[in-house]
Amino acid sequence: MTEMINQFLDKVQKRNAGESEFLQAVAEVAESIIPYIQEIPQYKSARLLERIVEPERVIIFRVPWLNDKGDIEVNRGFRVQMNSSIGPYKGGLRFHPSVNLGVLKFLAFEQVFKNSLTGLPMGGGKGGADFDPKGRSDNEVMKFCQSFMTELYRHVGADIDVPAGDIGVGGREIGYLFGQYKRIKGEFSGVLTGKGFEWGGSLIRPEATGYGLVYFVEEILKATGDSLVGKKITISGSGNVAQYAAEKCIERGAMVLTLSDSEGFIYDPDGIDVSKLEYIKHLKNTDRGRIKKYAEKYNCSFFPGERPWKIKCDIALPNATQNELHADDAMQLVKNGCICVAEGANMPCTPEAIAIFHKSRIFFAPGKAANAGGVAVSGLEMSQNSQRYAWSRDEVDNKLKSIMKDIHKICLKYGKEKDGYMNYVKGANIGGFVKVADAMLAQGIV
Ligand code: NDP
Ligand code: 2IT
Repeated sequence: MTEMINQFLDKVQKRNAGESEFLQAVAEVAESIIPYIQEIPQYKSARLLERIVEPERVIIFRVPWLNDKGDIEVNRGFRVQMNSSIGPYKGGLRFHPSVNLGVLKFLAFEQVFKNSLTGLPMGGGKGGADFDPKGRSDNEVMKFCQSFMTELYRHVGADIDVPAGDIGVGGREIGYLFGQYKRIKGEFSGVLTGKGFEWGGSLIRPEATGYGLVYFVEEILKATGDSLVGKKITISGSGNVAQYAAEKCIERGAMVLTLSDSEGFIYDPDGIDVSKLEYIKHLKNTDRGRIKKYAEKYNCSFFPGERPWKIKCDIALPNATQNELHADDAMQLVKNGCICVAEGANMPCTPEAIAIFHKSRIFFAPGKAANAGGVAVSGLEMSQNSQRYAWSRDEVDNKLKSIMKDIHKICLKYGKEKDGYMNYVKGANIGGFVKVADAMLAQGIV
């Protein structure tokens, strides 16, 4: 079996040289899926995995725009349309200087399995640009978004490909992108999700990824008769996912000790409460400031250039970016008695770190299951747009809860090891694969 997996990965590596994040994501999935495919005769000859790792289409384009000084700037825009077998392409846009084709292919690949797990009819895609919104005026961000959409509009649409937010793309950016699409096409449609509630957005979409992550953790704990009450939680990031994960943890009676940004992390031993979290939301979403200001305001420690994994906790939620939790961090977490690590970010834990969690038999929830709440509520936003109707907060929140419960059930179905240990990586990979595989088989060689 190992030989078979290595042969497959060798081929993928040759065809996608240098795309390290993509290769990392493919390797993790292949290790779960290849043994499973061998057990299912109709999957065996269909070369499904070979087809799934090849994007249906990749679009790369120039994004020229004028900055506030009147100078021309040029960025590179992308959309990776990975798989449309179960629905229109669906997935976020990332604006960050580290964006390149390999990063977006990894994210689009993960999205295919994640979207399938939600049970909603959404294919997988991802896009973005190497544009850095940090330090830019609203006017510059608008100019950039308008130029970006002036090319992207011809490749997306409510029944074709529906982008949303990700790192560096929040409500402000979605507004500018939507406005430009509407102007070019002359239509008001559900082409993007994460819209403002007043103009077609869904309640709970801003909260969905963070809330969904915590609902998933609750399902894990429930299985052992445990709960979040009194648990010490470390969180990385301080953006959309981190803020709402913190909010739900606090609501559930847990103690949130840390948050971070790309400059370092803050550690508040008294716990971040509701009013401190309001300060963070204002600092990050309105002032667009740095997390170290929290430490100055509340007189606690700031660790420049570090990530929060050395702080003793029961549960760790990496919610910033890929490969932010390494083997040494994993060892430290296990040594400190951590019982569960759940990924709010996409692929924040390295393969070596995950191997340590598995070996130590602590719970590990991979992003494609644990952070699927965001795209799930995006799917609910699409349904509401099609109906020209808006559901209440409770309706959306209850649907989100039940989707996270169902994802947990799917993981249980496919992920139980012989000794009873719940391997959520295996469960999520196989559970996400099956629906896509069956749809691909039904639709022929396309
Ligand atoms: P935001 O842009 O709102 O926040 C990102 C946070 O992560 C910021 O605190 C940012 O710090 C930090 N960060 C970003 N890049 C780096 C880096 N290279 N090194 C250190 N810190 C970094 O993004 P989101 O909260 O939306 O996304 C966070 C993660 O969650 C991503 O992996 C994303 O793919 C994933 N995700 C997001 C979903 C969503 O609905 N938004 C859904 C599912 C997953 P700084 O401000 O200093 O850059
Ligand atoms: O990684 C993700 O799932 C997202 N950034 C959300 C995608 C979406 O379409 O809502």
